[in-house]
Parts: sequence; structure tokens; C-alpha cells
Amino acid sequence: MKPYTIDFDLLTGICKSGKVQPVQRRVSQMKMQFADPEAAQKAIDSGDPVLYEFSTLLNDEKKGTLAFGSTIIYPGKIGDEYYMTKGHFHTILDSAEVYYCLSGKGFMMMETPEGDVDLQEVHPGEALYVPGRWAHRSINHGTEPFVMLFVYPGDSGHDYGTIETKGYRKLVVERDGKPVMIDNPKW
Ligand code: PAN
Ligand code: ZN
Repeated sequence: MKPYTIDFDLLTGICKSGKVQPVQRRVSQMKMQFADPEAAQKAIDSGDPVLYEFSTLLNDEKKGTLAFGSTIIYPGKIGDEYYMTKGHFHTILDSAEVYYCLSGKGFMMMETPEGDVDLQEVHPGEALYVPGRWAHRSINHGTEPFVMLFVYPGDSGHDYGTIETKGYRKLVVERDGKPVMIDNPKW
């Protein structure tokens, strides 16, 4: 593989040369991940908004490579739960990831298979290190798009199944205008 330079606007995910295509996720793709499926159905019926989009440069997904890109989580709520990413473990569980907040503010909800839970708030100019073994989900509790750069080993893989079936142990919801972490009633 040869070194390369690429145009890539991390704040918007736009790559004019077309080498990176954004992936969008709408409420209909995550209905069961929200605590209030009725609120999710209402959102789907009234236009099925985009919750977030991300653009990734994958570089062959081989051992030793790095994947990088950015994620934009839009502001909003489904019921009283903030817009968030699906979240995942890496298939190679030990694979770590670095995030760097470019714009907006939000949380990273993390948990291990053993049940450790960690919630970190990040602001522009702050980097977050997600060690291997920690599932991670980005949550936007602000009023602006929450944008983060990410870099992870190219062969990490994404295990969505575990989170899809069981959910996270904890949720972040709005109470009296403020974000609070609560137990997931479905866990
Ligand atoms: C990120 C995420 C991105 C979208 O690139 O894939 O933020 O979140 P979901 O993959 O949970 O939908 C990353 O963590 N990659 O490993
Ligand atoms: Zn990841």
C-alpha cells in the first residue's frame, strides 16, 4: 500500500473525490434500541429522521492498518432519550479506539462484557480513549450536531448483535431539562 493524501471535511463528512461515502442511520433502523418504541414509531411516521451519519476510510480492513473518519450525531430526542448511535463492541474485542471532539458536545456511553459502565462527557478539543473490551455509543445531549473524529485498527470489525439483542445496561434520558443516566428497564 502507498501513502496517500485525501480531501475529507471531517465536520461535514464530505469527501469531494468521492472516496468516502457517508452512512446514515435513521430511527427506523434503531427502533428497538430506544426505550420508548411508541415514540420511535411516531418519529418514523413523521419522516423517519436521520439520527446520525458517519464516514469511514477503511484501508483494506487488514491487520496493521488504521480506519479513520468522523461521526455526526444530530440533536434531538426520541421520547426523553437523546439521539445516539447504535453502539457496538469490536469483533476483535481487544481493539481500542481514539475519538476527538470537533464540535458540539455529548457523551460516550461505554460498558464491558463483565458489566463495568463508564460515561464520559466530551467537548471540542478533548480526546477520548476507548480501551479494548469497551462497547461504545455516542449520545448527543446538546443542541448542536455532536461531531467526533475517530481512529481504530482497520481489522477491528463491528459486533452490533450483542447490543441489539440486550441493549446497554444504562440509558441517558432527559429529566427536568438535564441529562441523567438511568438503568435500562429492558436489561
Ligand atoms: C465509529 C462508529 C460510528 C457509528 O466509527 O462506527 O460512530 O456508530 P455505530 O457503528 O455504533 O453505528 C466506531 O466506533 N468505529 O469503530
Ligand atoms: Zn468502534
